[in-house]
Amino acid sequence: MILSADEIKRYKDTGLIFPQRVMTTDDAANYLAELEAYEKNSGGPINGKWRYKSHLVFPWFDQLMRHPAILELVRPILGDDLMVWTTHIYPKEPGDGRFISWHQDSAHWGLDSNQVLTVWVALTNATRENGCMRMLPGSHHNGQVEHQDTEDPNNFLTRGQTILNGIDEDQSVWVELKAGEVSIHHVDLFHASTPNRSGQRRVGVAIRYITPAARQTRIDVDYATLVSGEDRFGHFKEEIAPVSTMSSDAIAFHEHVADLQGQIYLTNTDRNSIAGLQDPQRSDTNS
Ligand SMILES: O=C(O)CCC(=O)C(=O)O
Repeated sequence: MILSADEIKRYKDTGLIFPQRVMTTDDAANYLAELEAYEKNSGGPINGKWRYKSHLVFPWFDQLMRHPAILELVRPILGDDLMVWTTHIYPKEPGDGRFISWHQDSAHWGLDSNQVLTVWVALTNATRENGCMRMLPGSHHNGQVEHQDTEDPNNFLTRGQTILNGIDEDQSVWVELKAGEVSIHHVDLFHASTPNRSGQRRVGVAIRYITPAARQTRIDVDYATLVSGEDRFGHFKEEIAPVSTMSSDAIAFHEHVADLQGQIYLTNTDRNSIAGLQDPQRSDTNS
């Protein structure tokens, strides 16, 4: 499971690694079943604010981001001390038109470090047809580039933030994954995803790992969860893990942290942070 020296070099060169199997198809189906049990009770596909910082309200997600096989993949890249800064759930329903424009995760996260990566876990298969991610290998070497806010209610991204120049789609790779596999991508990597044109839903979850040395630059107080090793810096306040799905304590804590996330993502816009993030028609938050 541990990455080979060649794979680590490939990550440094290209900014991505895939596919890596971290669990069985059945385990992935069990995580999906947990999500779908909630969706059944709540009357539809997960959306709005519950799609981000989701590990604060779903115990299954808190468990997933601590999964030993995932941490084993991340440690050789970021080191033994690891925190999760945020998590996201990305459901694409057949024909719902939702997509993600070309962007870098770093554009609106406010973190002062690029020792940050995403592990994207496929809970269903992710294919070209159902809207898997596309990535531009090596694009993370550009550092942070300019993004323009665009308006499209089908774009998952908070601000529709889009890189308008320098994307050569012919150079991109389609990150097809089987359920239970993951991809890893660097916080500065250019990536996107197209709508689901299949007859089945596509669901993946993203876990954003940082090192405790990172700092939030857009607000004074930010939160993260230590999942490996030690935090010798204290730059992030500790999060509270949920004891049950959507318990009232978890909901209250999520609201507090979600408000801060809104302030980070929507810096320098005239949008009201939490209103924008809660509107299920807009995207709630982003990668
Ligand atoms: O799930 C997707 O289609 C894209 C997710 C993404 O952009 C990310 O995890 O950074």
